[in-house]
Amino acid sequence: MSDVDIVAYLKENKALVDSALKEFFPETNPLFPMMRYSIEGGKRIRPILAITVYQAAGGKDLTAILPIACGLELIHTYSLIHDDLPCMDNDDFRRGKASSHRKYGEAPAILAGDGLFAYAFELFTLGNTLANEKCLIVQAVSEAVGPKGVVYGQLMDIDEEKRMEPCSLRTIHVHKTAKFIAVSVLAGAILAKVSKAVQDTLKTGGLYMGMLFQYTDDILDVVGEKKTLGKTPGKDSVAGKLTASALYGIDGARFRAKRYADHAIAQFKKLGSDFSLLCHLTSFILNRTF
Ligand code: GRG
Repeated sequence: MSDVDIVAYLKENKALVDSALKEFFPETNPLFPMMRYSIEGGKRIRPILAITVYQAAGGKDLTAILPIACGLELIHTYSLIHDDLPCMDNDDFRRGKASSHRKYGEAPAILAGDGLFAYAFELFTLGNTLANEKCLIVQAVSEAVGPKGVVYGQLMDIDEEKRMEPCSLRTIHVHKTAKFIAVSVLAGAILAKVSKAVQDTLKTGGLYMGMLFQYTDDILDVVGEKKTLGKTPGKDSVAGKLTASALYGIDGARFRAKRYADHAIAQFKKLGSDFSLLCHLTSFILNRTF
């Protein structure tokens, strides 16, 4: 792989996403500031993936991809707000500050999440061009985050009766995290109108990357800097939580994370050098410290 400053790339694209997000948050009623509060502070991995793939596939119109990228971030933020609720993970901190329900109360936090979820679809379908592609993106995202994806993964995750074994872990990780990462990759590809074969390769690579992402999340929960970022340290490793580090130990989880990274990179390499940033992003995720 050639030398790429992936940290600078992420910083630059995060700034791009952050400034687009700002545009999409008018303060027309009290819900928008509440939604914006939770939006602030994330790494923007999902929107950056969508932008990266769109540009790798030859897409040139940032004004077309940015609302899609921001919509993905809105849905992700929504999932974090609901994940933190007392009836779910019961977390007091998120993105370096009080979680939404700790700041605004439980009912307003639920509504801020609901607002973000619906508003994402308004952003996906913004404008009068590329109607077919936008429809395909809405279809793919709904499938990835709905009852066949994130919502099901979360239900499995909070199930106190679940078996503490590899196949349960895999089901949770695929649905809760990997499908969302994969559809972020896919959204950029759909908007850039790449062939079905390329889409399939990107989706497979995206699923491996998503598994890698959740493995590194589980590892960092034990050995990382989440405390300084305001996430309750060790929360996911309490008894009853099925995580990669709890099941395999840190070394076992690291070994498997590397294997997922290798699988993702093997898929992305099939697409040639235009998509090499995806290989760099995969390596960055494998080695991330936050
Ligand atoms: C329908 C999307 C949706 C949600 C409803 C509450 C719920 C069901 C799902 C929760 C899923 C969840 C919290 C998955 C965890 C995924 C994950 C690894 C989060 C951390 O992502 P980062 O590291 O966080 O990208 P930042 O803050 O940087 O964006």
